[in-house]
Amino acid sequence: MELDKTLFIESFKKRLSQKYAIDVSDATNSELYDTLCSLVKSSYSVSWRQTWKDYLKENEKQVYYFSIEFLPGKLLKSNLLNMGWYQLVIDSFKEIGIDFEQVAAVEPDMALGNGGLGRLAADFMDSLASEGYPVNGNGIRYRYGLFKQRFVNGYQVELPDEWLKTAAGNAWEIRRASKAVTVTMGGHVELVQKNGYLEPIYKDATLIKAVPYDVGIVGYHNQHVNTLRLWSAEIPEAVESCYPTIEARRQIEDITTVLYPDDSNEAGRRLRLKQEYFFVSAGVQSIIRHYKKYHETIDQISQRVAIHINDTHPAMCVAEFMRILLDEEHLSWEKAWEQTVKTMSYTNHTIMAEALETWDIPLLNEIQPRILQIVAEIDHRFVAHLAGKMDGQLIERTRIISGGKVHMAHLAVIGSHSTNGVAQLHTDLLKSDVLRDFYTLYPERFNNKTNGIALRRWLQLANPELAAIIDQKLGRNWRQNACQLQQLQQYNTDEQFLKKLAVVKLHNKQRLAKLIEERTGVTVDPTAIFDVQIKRLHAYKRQLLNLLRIIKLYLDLKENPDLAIVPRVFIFGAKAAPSYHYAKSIIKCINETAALINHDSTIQGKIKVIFLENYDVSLAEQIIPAADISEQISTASKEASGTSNMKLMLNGALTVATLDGANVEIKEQVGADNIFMFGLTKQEVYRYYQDHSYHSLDYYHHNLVIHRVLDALIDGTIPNIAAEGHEIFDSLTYLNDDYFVLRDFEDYLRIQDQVDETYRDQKKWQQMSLINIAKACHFSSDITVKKYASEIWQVRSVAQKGGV
Ligand code: 26M
Repeated sequence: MELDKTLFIESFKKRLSQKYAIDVSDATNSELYDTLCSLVKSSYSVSWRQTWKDYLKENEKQVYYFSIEFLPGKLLKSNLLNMGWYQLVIDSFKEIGIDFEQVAAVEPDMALGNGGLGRLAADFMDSLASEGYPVNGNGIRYRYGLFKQRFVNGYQVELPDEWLKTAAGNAWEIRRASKAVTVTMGGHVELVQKNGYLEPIYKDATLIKAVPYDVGIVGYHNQHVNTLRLWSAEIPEAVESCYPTIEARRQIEDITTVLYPDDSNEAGRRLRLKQEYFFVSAGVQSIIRHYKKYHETIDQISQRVAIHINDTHPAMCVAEFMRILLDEEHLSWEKAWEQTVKTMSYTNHTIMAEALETWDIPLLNEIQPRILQIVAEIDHRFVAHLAGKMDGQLIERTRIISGGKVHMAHLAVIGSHSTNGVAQLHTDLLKSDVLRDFYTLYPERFNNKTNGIALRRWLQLANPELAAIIDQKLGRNWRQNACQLQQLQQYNTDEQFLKKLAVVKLHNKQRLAKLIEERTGVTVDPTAIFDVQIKRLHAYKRQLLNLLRIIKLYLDLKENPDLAIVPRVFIFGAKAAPSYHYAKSIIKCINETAALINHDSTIQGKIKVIFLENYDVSLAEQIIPAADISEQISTASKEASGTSNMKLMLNGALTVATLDGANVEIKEQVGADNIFMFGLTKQEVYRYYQDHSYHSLDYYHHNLVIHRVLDALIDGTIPNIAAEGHEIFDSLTYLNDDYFVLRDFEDYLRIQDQVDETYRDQKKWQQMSLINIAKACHFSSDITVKKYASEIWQVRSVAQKGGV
C-alpha cells in the first residue's frame, strides 16, 4: 500500500472500528497495537505471497536455517522500518493523539532464545530478507520463552515468560493447520524386506502432530518477505482417544512448552532430545514434501535445497534426511549420503567442552530407534572407510559413537560439506584444537564466518538520534548500504560534529538514567562514565573481574574520599541459568556490593553500581545507545565471537577488551589506539594449561591489592554474602581460578586507569568514538549473510534493493 498520512489515518480508524467497534479515544494501547499489527500484516502479506510465487516460478534454491532458538525481541518497529512506514506511523499517531512509544511497548518480547546464538539467528533472518535471499528459519514455538528474572534480596528468582497469554499475544504468527506433519517417536523398529527394499516397521511408537506457525520476515525496502516457521506439538485427531489421561496428553504437549534456559551446559535431558528430534523431523519432512510437489525425482535435491545446522542442536537433520531418502524415497545408501552431505552445513558456536552435546545411546534409542540405527550405520561406514588409511587412534577420536555416547558435533561435521566458526580466532581454535582431527580429515570443509549484527535494529531503531546526525553528514544511503558508514571518519576533526555526537550520547544517557531511577530508585549522574557489561552470566565472561575492580575502587575511595577519579556508573544486565549455582552467587555478590556502594554517602556518589533486572532484547535496545564503555573481558580463547561487542561499538561505546572472539577483529578495524586492550593472549592461556604453572593462590598471598579485595568478600566488608563470598573466594584461590581472573586483574586496573585519563580529554574520546561507529559497519550481518549465501549455500539474491 502506497501511503500518505491521511490515507493511513483513515485506514487505521476503519480497521479499529471493524475489529473493536470503537474510536481512537476509547481504545486501550493493546487495542491500538493489535489494530496496527493487523494493518501491517495485511500490507506485507501481499509481498509475502509474491515472494513465494517468485521462488516457485524461478525454481529457486531454498535454504532452511535450523535453530532451536530464535530471539527476535519485538517486531513492530522493525517491520514498520523495513516496510518504509516507520516515520509515517509516528507522525500519524501524533496527529490523532496516540503515543506511539506506549503502543509499541505493549508488544511482548519474543524471547525464544537464551542469548548470542538465538539473537544471531534473528539478526540473520532480518539481513537475509533485506538482502533478498531465499532463506527460511525453522525452529520451535515455545509456549514459554526464556524466564523472566527478578531479584529478591539480591538473589535471582525465575518467573515463567507467558508471552502468548498477554493481551497482545503473538500478533505476527499465522497458524497453518493445513501444513501440519506427523512426527514419530519412541517404540521399537524392525526392518523387513518388502519389494526389494528394507522397510522399517514401527511398533508402539508415539505419533505427534507438528503444527507450523509462520512469521513473516520483512526485508528492508525490497518487498521481500521470508518465513520463520516455528513448530508446535499437538495430539493428532486420529489418535485422540489413545491419549485418555491428562498425563499422556501432557507428555506430548510438553515437547514445545518451554525453552531450556541453559546456554552452555549440556544436561542430557530426555525432553530436550525430544525437542531436537521434533523440530528436526517436522522441518525436514515439510521441506521434502514441498520439494516433491514441484520435482519428479529426489536424487538431485541438494541442487535446490540447503539445510543449515545452527550449533549441534539440530544435528539430527543429517540422520532424518537420510531416513527419508532411504526409507521413504528408496535411494541407495551411497546416493542418499552424497545428497545429504551436499545439502547440510554446520556452524559451531562454542569451544567450551561442557557445551559439546553428547547423548547416551539408550536414550537416543528410546526417543527414535530408527535414527539411532542410521547414526550407527553412518558411524560404521565412517570407520570402515578410514580403516587402514588413517591412524587408528584418530579414527577412535573422530567417530560418532564412542564411550556409550553419540557425539553430535562429530555427526554434524561428518554429515555436512561445511563447518564454520563465528570469528577468525574461534575458527583457528576449531582447526587447531576442538575439531583438530576433523581438520586433518576434511581441511576443505572448514571456513570462518565472523558474526555480524543488524544495523537496522541496533542503530536506526535503537538510536534514532545518532542515525539522524549521520544522515546530516552522509545523506540517507548508508541505511541501505552499511559500508558507507566508513565515510564518517572524515569528520574526525569536525569539532561541531564531535560535539553533536557527545550531545546525542548525553541524551541517551539521560533517558537511561530515568529508566534506572524508575526501576531501582537509584539516581545516577548522566555525565559520569556509563560502563556497561551486558551478556549471560558465566564464569568465562568474567563479570567477576569487573566486580573485583569495583570493590577495589570502593576501598580506595573509602580510604581517600577525595581520590580524583572520573565518576562512573557500572551497569550490569545478565541472567544466570537457573541451575548454575556459581553464576547465581556472582549475581548476589554484585547486588550486595551495589546496595553497599549506592547507599554510602561518604564516597559522594563517585561510583554507582546498577544491576538491571531481566536483561532482554528490549532492555539491550535501551542500554546500548547510552554506553560509554563496553566490557568484553572474557578469558582469551573462551568467547567464540561475542555480538554485544559489535552493538556497543556501533553506538559509539569504547571497548575494554581481551584478545578474544571478534574483539580481535574489532581491534584490527579500529586500530590499537582506539580500543583498550589488556590481559592474557590465547597462547598464554594455553601455555598455562600445558605447564600447569598458574597458581592463583600466589597472587592472593603476594599481591597486596588482590589480598585486600578478596578479603572484602569474606570479612563482612560487603554484608549479606557470607556463603557466596566464601564460595567465590575459594574458587579464585584454593580452586585455582579457572578463568585467570587474578592473573588479569592488574592489567585490567591499568587499562581502566587509561580509560579515565582518556575520558578527561573529551575531544579525543569523541574522536575514538567516531572511529568505532564508522568501523562498525564491517560487522553488519548483511555482509555476513552474503558470505554464507555465496560460500556455503550457493544461493543468489532474488530481490532488488531500494524499492520503497
Ligand atoms: C544446550 C543444552 C541444553 C540447553 C541449552 C543448550 C545451549 C543453548 C544455547 C547451548 C548453547 C547455546 O548457545 C551458545 C551460544 O549462545 N553461543 C554464543 O554464540 C554467539 C553467536 O555465535 C557468540 O557470539 C558467542 O560468543 C557464543 O557464546
